[in-house]
Amino acid sequence: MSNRTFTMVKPDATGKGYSGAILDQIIKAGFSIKAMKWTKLTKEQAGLFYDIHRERPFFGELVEFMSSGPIVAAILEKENAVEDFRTLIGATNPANAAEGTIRKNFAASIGENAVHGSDSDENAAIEGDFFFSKLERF
Ligand code: FUP
Repeated sequence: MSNRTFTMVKPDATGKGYSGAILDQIIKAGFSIKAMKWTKLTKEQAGLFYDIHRERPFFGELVEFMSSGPIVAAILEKENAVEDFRTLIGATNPANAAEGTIRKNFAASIGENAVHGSDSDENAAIEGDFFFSKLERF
């Protein structure tokens, strides 16, 4: 079990001015920030990040959306980080997300669902490495 996960505040949430409130909820839930940046993905970068979904019917929309505006990318630390963060953000579709979860609080739809959270320790490491060099983690 690793104690780190990776997150993005997605373009819907940054565009609505929710970044601060979402980061506040993350920190209050006990996660500490080990790396963070405000950036914007190109379509090519968004496609590479979500390469695992390349054959899915929603891939084109996903790439368009994820490159449509700025994101906040971050590496987070907490005991049992991956699982606890998935619980904190709630179900992929906000309509199914539990009360009080980040997606319930801030997401509009399954496509524009406010935040990303890694689904395994292995992917947390891969996704963190996608955005951050060793010099950018503290
Ligand atoms: P999650 O791990 O909860 O982010 O969800 P997935 O890895 O299954 O999906 C990644 C992203 O693809 C979601 F955040 C939004 C998008 N997606 C859709 O747009 N439609 C779908 O039916 C499923 C996922």
